[in-house]
Amino acid sequence: MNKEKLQLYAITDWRYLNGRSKTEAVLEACKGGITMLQLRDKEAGEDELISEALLLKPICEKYGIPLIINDNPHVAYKVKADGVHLGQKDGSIKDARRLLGTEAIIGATAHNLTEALRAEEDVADYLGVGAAFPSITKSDTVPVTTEMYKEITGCVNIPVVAIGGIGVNNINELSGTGVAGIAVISAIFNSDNISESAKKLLDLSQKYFY
Ligand code: TZP
Ligand code: MG
Repeated sequence: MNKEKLQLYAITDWRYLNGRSKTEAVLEACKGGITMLQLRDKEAGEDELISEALLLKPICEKYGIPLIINDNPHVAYKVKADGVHLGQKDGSIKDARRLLGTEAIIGATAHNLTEALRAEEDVADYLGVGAAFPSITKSDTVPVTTEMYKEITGCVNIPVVAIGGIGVNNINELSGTGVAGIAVISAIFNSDNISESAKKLLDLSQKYFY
């Protein structure tokens, strides 16, 4: 995959809508310059996830932003999304690849080098590695140190995106770790001005990771 798509990877969490509609929130993020979008909705059943994906797809298409579905390759297949993101406890990368084909973007979560190397062997397209910092969105995270980022990015040939508690005030700490970009939930979607927050993060991501 084109690693520039990982420069600013926005992930949805509707708990941060603060009265906005889902499409409004995503549209603002697109206007701010996000480079990829993941639909993540842990509350939704499969049908609801499909409806949400179909709602967001035209927006992503208009802005040329790949739409990735969290957890569920079948939903990605049904809505013809650009790909799927799989955690360690989700289905296998190989099964998702068989279903979605060689062109699909398949991302995998890795918390350490062993998981990273296994995902690369299974032909994941990118790795999401975290948590870089404590996250208000996800409480059950394990910290990934800058040394661990360096170790992982030094050993795999697929791009790595950092995730977890990343915002304008700490993104600089990831400079020099070899990551291709950042995956962000609250620093974008919990902002009063989503497009402005995305724009600032994109500028910084381009400054630190290239
Ligand atoms: N995986 C590791 S941390 C995290 C996920 C899904 C949450 C990231 O959200 P935020 O708000 O950017 O910390
Ligand atoms: Mg998952």
